[in-house]
Amino acid sequence: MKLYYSPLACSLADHIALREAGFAFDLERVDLKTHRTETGRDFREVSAKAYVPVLVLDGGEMITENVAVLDWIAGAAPALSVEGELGRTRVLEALTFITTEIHHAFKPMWHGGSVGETARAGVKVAALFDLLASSLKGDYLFSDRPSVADCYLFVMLLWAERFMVATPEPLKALRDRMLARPTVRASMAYEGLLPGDVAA
Ligand SMILES: N[C@@H](CCC(=O)N[C@@H](CS)C(=O)NCC(=O)O)C(=O)O
Repeated sequence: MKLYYSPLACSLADHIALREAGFAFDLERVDLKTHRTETGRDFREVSAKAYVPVLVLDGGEMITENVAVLDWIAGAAPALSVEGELGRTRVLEALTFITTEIHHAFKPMWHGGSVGETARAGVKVAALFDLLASSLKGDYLFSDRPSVADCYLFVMLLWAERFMVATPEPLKALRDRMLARPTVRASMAYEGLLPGDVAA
């Protein structure tokens, strides 16, 4: 399978989750400004949506939308989901909160919002983080092991660091635990996000 990604984009969540799952996969970098992939292909020919993540399965089926991609990974690697009757529902609940509330709130930071819009967005993201911080059920969102939702939350926490958004201590600790995981370091190194690392 192949993941189309862009460094530090939300596709980093899928990149980490695929490594956590132990799957074999290829990566193709996308320049979101020029729409060119690293092989010179026009990314709009791959997906008319022209945004990452895009996961192309071995049989050729394509999955877009981060919630759908992460849900597929969790279905194929149950260790990245939550057990029990409501397990998948809880993961989807968290993924939906992260994508529709937190990720969406970052838009002014990434898309040239005014100083005022950016400041208001920071306050909003901090309040959303507070909601999550009070509901951790262990070292991670649901237990002492990470789920696909932790992979997505981790990317939001990296963005928070980049845009100096106030982050509650429990989520800083979660971020640091994720940062210590070999899969996370390998993903970040590959995307050229660790100081001193060369993208491979
Ligand atoms: N609805 C999509 C949105 C994904 C999205 O916002 N991707 C960003 C990167 S984090 C992107 O590729 N944006 C395209 C662009 O900036 O041109 C999803 O949830 O997967």
